Amino acid sequence: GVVRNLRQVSADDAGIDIAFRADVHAGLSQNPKAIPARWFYDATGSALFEDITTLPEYYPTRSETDLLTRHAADMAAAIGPGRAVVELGSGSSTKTPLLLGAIAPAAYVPVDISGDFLRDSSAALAARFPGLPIYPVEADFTQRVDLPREICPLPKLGFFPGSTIGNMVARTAIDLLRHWRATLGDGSLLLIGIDRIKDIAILERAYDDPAGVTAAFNLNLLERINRELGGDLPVENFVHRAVWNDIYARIEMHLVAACDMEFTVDGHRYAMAAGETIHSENSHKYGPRDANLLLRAGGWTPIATWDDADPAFALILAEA
Ligand code: AVJ
Repeated sequence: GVVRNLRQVSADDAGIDIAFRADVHAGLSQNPKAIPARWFYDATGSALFEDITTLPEYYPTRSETDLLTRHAADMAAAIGPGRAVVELGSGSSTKTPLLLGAIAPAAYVPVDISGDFLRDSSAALAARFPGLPIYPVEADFTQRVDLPREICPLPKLGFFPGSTIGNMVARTAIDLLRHWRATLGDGSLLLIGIDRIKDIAILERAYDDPAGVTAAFNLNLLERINRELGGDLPVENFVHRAVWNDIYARIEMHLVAACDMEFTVDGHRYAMAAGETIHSENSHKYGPRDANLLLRAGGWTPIATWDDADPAFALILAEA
């Protein structure tokens, strides 16, 4: 496979991501405080997320892998050969070989914001699928992404596994789906992983594991701010919290201040009272009709659903 790296991430002279700094200052200045979940994924955060996916309590990765394994032949029949697979937020791409091995694709385009993970996983996939052209794109898939021109003439399959769409509130999710509908074009397909609404105890344990890996993942956001933005947040005075919000049908993760505190980031002063939180992630869950409605609102027509894993998770195939 051909491996080449297209970088589409903006950074200033100091190498600090402009968007990260802007999001942190905006998020700490608002009430209630909130920082977008995509900033979890520096090298440490990406490695911690990989650890999360192996936890017994964190079922989504296992359920989705189980669906891909058991229904690969069905999916291949529905998708057909010869497509360019464009994977959004490929990360370490552990599920990708299951899909690529089943459908005989013409090219593979992993899009990820973490360049290190992108390089490693692309190299591993190139070794495993020697004849497959691979065009890695280092970019934030929530922004405009220019696809490599080599894949322009090919029919596309968007692959968006992991229920990452769940991180977005409805209007952002719909914007993203519409945007990728336009980018992938007429005749394209989308295979998307969506986590189902289920027993609250199962959901909350998946995001607050007894080993504390998810807590470390959440707290790493504060450490990243200290490392990259010259912050002095007292990380030891924050507590991880994961809670089901039934109105929005989502798990929320928060970083709770255990005491009154003051800190600075990049020369800016912030204060938090004991009990105040920084809202760091939403993970929305969707029932069958919810998921289909979301896809239609985003310009995609669901044509097949595989969702018989336990705990429940859905892989939905939709057409442009
Ligand atoms: C990678 C966004 C799908 O929401 O389940 C895991 C991230 N956060 N544990 C999710 C996550 C806490 C995960 N996604």
